[in-house]
Amino acid sequence: MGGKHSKSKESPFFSKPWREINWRDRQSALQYVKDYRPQTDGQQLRILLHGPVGAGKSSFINSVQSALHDRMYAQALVDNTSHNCFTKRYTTYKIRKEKTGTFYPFVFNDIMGLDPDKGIPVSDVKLALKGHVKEDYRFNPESALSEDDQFYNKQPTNNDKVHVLVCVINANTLSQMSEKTVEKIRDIRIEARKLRIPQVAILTKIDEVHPEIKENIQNVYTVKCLKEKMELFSATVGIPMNCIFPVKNYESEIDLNSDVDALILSAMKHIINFGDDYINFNNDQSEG
Ligand SMILES: Nc1nc2c(ncn2[C@@H]2O[C@H](COP(=O)(O)OP(=O)(O)OP(=O)(O)O)[C@@H](O)[C@H]2O)c(=O)[nH]1
Ligand SMILES: [Mg+2]
Repeated sequence: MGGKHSKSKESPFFSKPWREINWRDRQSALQYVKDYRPQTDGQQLRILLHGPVGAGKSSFINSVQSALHDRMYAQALVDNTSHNCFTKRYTTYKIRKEKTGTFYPFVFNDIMGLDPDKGIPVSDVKLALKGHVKEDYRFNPESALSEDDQFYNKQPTNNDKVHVLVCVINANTLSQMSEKTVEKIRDIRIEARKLRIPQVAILTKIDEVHPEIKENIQNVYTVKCLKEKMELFSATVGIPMNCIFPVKNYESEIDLNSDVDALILSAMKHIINFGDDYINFNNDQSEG
C-alpha cells in the first residue's frame, strides 16, 4: 500500500491511511453490533435511509444482514434492471438473530429515492422522521401524505420515530448531483437537525472510485480522490467528515469478504452509537 506510492509529490495516494481502521478486528465490530441492546426493553432503534435513486440503500441493508449472518442476503430487493425508482413502500426491515429467532433491536426503513423531479416528496420524509408514516404506505411523488390518510400515524410511539438519519450517496456521481437533489438533501437535513436526530452519510460504490480500491478495499483511506469526494460531499450538504463512512456493498459476489464486512460493520457501529445517544437523550428529556 502506502510505501510504494509515497515518493512522488503528485501521488494519488497518501503514504499512510488518513483514518484508522483495524482490518483484523472484524470480529469485535461484529460482536459490538450483535450485542447492542438499548437501555429500555422493547425499544427499537430506527434507522432511516434516504438518498438518490440507485445509490445503494437497499444493498446496504442486505450487506448488513449478510455481514451479521455470515452469508449473502438479498431481502430488501435490490433492483439492477432499471433506473426508475424501485423502493416505493414504507417498509421496515428487521434482521432476525440466528440463534434465538428474535430480532435485532435496530430496524431499517428504506425509502424511495430522492429523484430531482419524480422522487418522494420531502414533506413525506419529514413525516417519516417524526413517525407519522405507517408501515406499507405507498409513496406518491405527485402528492404528499395528508393527516386524514389511513396511513397517517397520528400518535407515533417512540419506536415509530426515526433515531438516525442516514444519507446514502454513490461516491462516483457526487459531483453530478443536481442542484435540486442537493436542495432536497439539505432540506431534510435541516428538518432532522430541528428534531435533533443524528445524521450520518454512507458513500457507496467505492470499488468503482479507483481501481486500487476495487483490488483491495484496505486502500479506502489511502486513495486521495476518495477523501476529496468525501470532503466535497461534506462541504455541499454540511455533514461533518467524521460522520461520513465509505462502504462497498455486496452486489455481485457470492462469498463474503472480511474487509467489505469491516467497513459495513464499522459504519453500523457508529450509526448505532449515534442512534442510542439520541434515544437516551429523548428519554432523559421526557423524564426530566
Ligand atoms: N459496484 C457496486 N455496486 C453497488 C454498490 N451498492 C449498490 N450497488 C448496485 O447499485 C444498484 C442499485 O442499488 P440499490 O441498493 O437497489 O439502490 P437503492 O438506493 O435501494 O435504489 P432505489 O430503491 O431505487 O432508490 C444495484 O445494481 C446494486 O447492485 C456498491 O457498493 N458497489
Ligand atoms: Mg431500494
